[in-house]
Amino acid sequence: MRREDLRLYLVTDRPLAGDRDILDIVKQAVEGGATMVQLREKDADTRDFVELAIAMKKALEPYGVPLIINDRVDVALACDADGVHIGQSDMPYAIARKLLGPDKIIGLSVENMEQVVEANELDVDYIGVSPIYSTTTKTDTAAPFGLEGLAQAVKLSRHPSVAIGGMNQKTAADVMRCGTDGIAVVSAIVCAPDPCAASRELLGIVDASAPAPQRWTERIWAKAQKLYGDIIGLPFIKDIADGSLTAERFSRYIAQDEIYLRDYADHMFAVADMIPDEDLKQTFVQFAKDGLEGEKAMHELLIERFGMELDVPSSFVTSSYNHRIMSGINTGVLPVAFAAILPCMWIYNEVGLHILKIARLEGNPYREWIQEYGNEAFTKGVEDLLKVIDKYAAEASEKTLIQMDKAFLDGTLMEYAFWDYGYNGEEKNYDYIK
Ligand code: TZP
Ligand code: MG
Repeated sequence: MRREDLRLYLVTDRPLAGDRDILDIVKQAVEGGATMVQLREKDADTRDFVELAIAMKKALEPYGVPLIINDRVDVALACDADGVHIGQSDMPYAIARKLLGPDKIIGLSVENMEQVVEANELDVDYIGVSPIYSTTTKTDTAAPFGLEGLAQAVKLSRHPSVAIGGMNQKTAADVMRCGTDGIAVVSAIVCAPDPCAASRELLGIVDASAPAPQRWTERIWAKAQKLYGDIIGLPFIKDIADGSLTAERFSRYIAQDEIYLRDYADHMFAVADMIPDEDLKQTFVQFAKDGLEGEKAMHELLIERFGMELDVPSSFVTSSYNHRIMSGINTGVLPVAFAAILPCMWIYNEVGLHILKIARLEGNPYREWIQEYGNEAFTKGVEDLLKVIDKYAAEASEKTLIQMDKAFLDGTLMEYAFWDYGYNGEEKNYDYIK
C-alpha cells in the first residue's frame, strides 16, 4: 500500500445511502478523487456481501483504487480484495495476516493511545485513529481523540494513519495538519447530493493542508545524528584534520581502503545497472567514475609520499562492510541499493566538509585526502544523488523504507568502524559496541 492511498478513504454505509445505489456513489466518489474504498456492511447476509464486494472490486479496478473489506477476512478472500480493515474485537491481526498472506493490506482501528502503541508491535499496513470527533454515523465509539490526541497518536505510531469520525469539509484541514496521512469519510460523501463534487472538494482540502512530507534523507540524517557525532569525534578524524595522524595509522587505513574500493567500484556499477532511466544511469556512472578516479589518484600520491606498504589481507571490518553493501544491492530494490552505497559518499562528504572547516591544511600531509571529500564537485554530486534517492523514497513502500533505513545506518556504523580500525588496528564487534 502506498501512503498516499490513505488521503481520501471512503467508508461505505448502505443504510445512509437510502434509495441510492452504493456502487454508484462509490464510482462517483472515485471519479472525484477518493483514493481508497472500504466496503462496510454491518447487516448484510454473507451472500449479498460477497456479491457486492465482487461488483465493487470490478468497478474499482480500472481506477487502481484499492478495495478494503470491513471485518470479514472470508469476504476479502472471496472477492480478492486488496485487504481488510479490522477493529479491536474482530479477527486478531496475526490470524488475519496468516489467512491473507504478506501482500494484502491490513488496517487496524485504534481507539486509545495504548492501542496505538500496541499496534507498533504488529505489521499492520495502517491504523485508523477512531474516532477523532463523535459522530452520529457510529454511536458505539470510544472517547474521541480530538486534534491533540490525533497529533500524539501520529507521533507515537510507526504506521501510516487515517483519521475517522466527523471528517468533512469543515474539519479536514485541521485534522490533516496533525500529520495524519488522510481522512476516512462516511457521511460527508455518502450523504452528499453530489458525491463526486464532495470528494473533489475533500481531496483538495486534504492535499492543501497536509504538511510537506519529510524527505527520507532528512529523516535518516536525524536518525544518524548520534553516530555521525561519534564519527567526527573519532581521534582519526581529529588527527587527520590537524595533520598529527601517524603514518602507521594512516597506512593501515589506506591499505584497507584500497581493498574496500575495489569492491566498491563493482557495487557502484551494479547499482548503475539497476537504474531504469538511461540519462540518470549515465550521470550516475560518470559520478562514480569521477569519484573513483579522484580517490585512486589521491591514494597513489599519498602512498608514494609515505612510501607505504600495502600488501595486507582484508580486515574483518572491510569484508563485513562490503558484504553489508552487497546484501543491500542484492535486495534488487533500487532505493535500498542506493541507501547501501550512500554512507561511503554522504558521510565522507560531510566529514570532508567538517574537516575543511577545522583543518590546518598548510603543511598537513593529508591535505589531498581532506580536499578530495570536501571539494565542490563531490559535494554537488552527493547533493544530486540525495535528491534522486528522495524521489525514489517518496514512492517507496513501508517495507522498502525500513530496508533503506537499515542499509544506511548499517553502512554509517561501518564507516565509524573503518576509521576506528585504521586508528587502533583492533578488530571489534562494532554491532555490539555501538
Ligand atoms: N468508525 C469510527 S467513526 C465511524 C466509523 C466507521 C463513522 C464515521 O462516519 P462519519 O459520517 O464520517 O463521521
Ligand atoms: Mg469491525
